[in-house]
Amino acid sequence: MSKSIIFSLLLSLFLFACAPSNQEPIIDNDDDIEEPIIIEPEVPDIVFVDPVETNLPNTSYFPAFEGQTRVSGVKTTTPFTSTVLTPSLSEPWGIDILPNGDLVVTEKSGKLRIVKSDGSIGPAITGFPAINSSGQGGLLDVVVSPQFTQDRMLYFTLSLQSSQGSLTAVGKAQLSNDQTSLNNFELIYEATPYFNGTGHYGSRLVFDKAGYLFISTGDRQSIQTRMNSQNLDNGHGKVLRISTDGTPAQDNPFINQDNSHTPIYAYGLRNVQGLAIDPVTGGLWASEMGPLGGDEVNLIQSSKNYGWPIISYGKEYNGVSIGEGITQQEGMEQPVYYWDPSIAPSGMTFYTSNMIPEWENNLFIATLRGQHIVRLIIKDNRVIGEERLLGNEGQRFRDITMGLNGELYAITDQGRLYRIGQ
Ligand SMILES: [Ca+2]
Repeated sequence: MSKSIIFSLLLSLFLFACAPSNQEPIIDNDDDIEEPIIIEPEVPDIVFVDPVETNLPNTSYFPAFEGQTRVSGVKTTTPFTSTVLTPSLSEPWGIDILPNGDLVVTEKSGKLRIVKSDGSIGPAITGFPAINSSGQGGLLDVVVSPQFTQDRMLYFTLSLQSSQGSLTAVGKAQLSNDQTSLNNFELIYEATPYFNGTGHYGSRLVFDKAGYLFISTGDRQSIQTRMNSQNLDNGHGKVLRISTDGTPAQDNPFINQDNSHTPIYAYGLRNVQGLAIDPVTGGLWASEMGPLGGDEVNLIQSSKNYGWPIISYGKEYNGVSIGEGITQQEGMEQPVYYWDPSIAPSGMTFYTSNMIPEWENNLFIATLRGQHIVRLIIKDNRVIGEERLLGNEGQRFRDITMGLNGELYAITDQGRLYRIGQ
C-alpha cells in the first residue's frame, strides 16, 4: 500500500471521527420509571465431539442424506444434576405434570399414582376397564388436559382386553379434587381390530395447539398384522387425531375416503412410543421402535406414509431382510434420523425452558435398550447433534416430561423416577 493511500485513509477516518453527529441528543423523560432489567441467559457454544454411537451397525444400509444417522456428538457444558426421587414405582409407563407441580404416573399393572416433587408416592388410583397387562400391554400413557384447571380431565392409553383379543384404546376420566380417585372413566377411541397378541401397542398421547389429541399405535408385532400399517381401514401402525369427545378431527386426511378408519392422520409406522410437539414450529415428532436396527425419529405430517414395513433401515431379528430389503421408495417418507444398532426409543419431550439455556428446544428421548436419555439438537428439521445422558445408571428409560421450573422428570422400567436439572 502506498504512503498516499494510507494517508488518505487516515484522513478520512479523522474527518469521520470529527464529523458532527446528525442525531439529536436523546432526552430521557422516563427517568422516574424503573425499567425491568432482563438478563438473557448466555447460551454456550455447542461443543461438538465424536459421534456417540461407536458400535457396529446391524445392517449395511446407507443413509438417504448426510446427518440422518450417527451425526456429531455434542456435550452439555452447563452443570446439571440428576437425582433419584424415588426407586419405588412399579413398572411406570407414562408421566405428565399437573398445573400444581405434582406428577401423574401410570403403572403398567393398571394403577395411576400422584407423585409429589419430593418423590413421595400417593395411593393407587384405579377405575380402569379390563386391561391386558401381559407382554407390552397395560395401563400405558397419561396426558393432562390442556384445560385441567377447569375440567380436571386426564387422558390415558391402555391395552383393552376382550374375548376377541386386545387393542390400544384411549380413555378419559376426571381426577377428584383431593387427587385420590378417578371419576366417570369413558373410552373415546379404539385402534381396531382386536388382535390376539400382547405386543406393539404403540401408545403415546399429545395434544396439539388446536386442542386435538394425537395418538400413536403399533403394528401388533405379528407377521399377520404387519401390513395393517400400510392399509387405511384399521388403527394399527398409525398416528391418529381426534377431538376429546372421540370424534375424528374434521380436517383429517382420509375423513371422506370410503372404508377408511377416519381418525388416521399418518400411517406406515411400526411401534411409536414417543410423541412431542415442537415448541417453535408446532410440528409433530415421533420416535419409533425399529426391528434389528432402524429405530427412527419422524416428523409426522398429515396423510403421509412413513414406510413400514415396505422400507426400513433395520432387519428381522433373525438377520434376514424386511420385505425387499429397501430403505427408500417413492411416496414414502424418510426418517429425519435413525439408529442402527437399536436403542429402543420410547417417550420424549422438547425442552422449553431456559434453566439450562443450551437445551432450549432440544428433543429428549427416553431409551429402553440404550439405557440412556438421548438429547437431539434439531435445526431446520434436521438433527445436527446427539448426546447420551444418564448412560451409567443401568436403567431402561420409558418416558420423560418437563416440570414447571425447567427440570426434566424421567421414569424407568425398574421403577425409578429421576429429576434432571439444576
Ligand atoms: Ca419409517
